[in-house]
Amino acid sequence: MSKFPWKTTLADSALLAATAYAFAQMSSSGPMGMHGPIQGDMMNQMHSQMMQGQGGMHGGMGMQGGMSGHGGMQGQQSTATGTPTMPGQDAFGTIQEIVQILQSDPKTDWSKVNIDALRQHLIDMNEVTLHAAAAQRMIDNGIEIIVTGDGRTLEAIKRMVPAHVNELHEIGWTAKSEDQPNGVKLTVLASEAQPLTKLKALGFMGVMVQGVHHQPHHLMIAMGQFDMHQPR
Ligand SMILES: [Cu+2]
Repeated sequence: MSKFPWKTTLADSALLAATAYAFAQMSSSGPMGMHGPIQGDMMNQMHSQMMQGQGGMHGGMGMQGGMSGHGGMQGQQSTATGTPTMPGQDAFGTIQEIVQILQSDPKTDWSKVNIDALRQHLIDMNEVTLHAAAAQRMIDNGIEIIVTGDGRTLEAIKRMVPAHVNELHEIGWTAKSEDQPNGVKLTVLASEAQPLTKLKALGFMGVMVQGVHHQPHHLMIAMGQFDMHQPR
């Protein structure tokens, strides 16, 4: 597994840590809250807590020395001189957060928990995000992207891109994927809400990050309720 370089950036880590904070807050109401109509509320709560979390983060990144000129900010830097929050690696932090959520919920069914499935999905995300090749061209009123890779990257492309097309349909986008020998052809059509200029600018990853399904899906994968590796 050492062949996967776990690249990360400070910005990604900050967002991840902020999300981790939000999930930690959510876990008090239990992960079963992800289902049904309370999801909207939960997303709002998560968003506001992410904002708070991000405020706190800046102190955790060793910036307190430079913050002295910002007056009122000082009072909010509760983590400035406290416990470090960065997990060191984004997938590590994601798994750590999920395990903490599961451990803090007495209803967790450990006979179904599958952390390795989550790890495999995070490897897929790493491959698709960092290692897949994406050749984009304009078509009539849309973009077509040939996404290719070898070995583990190819496996990840074939799992993630078609699954993401289903998620795009859920949020009202017109998209399709077609299997190819060394990858997948992803086609996204423009609409009033998603004009061609925007699609062209978004490109492969800009399209792949649409929606907020990964966070709840990661918990479901870990709970053994959502197997990314089985055809759905
Ligand atoms: Cu994911």
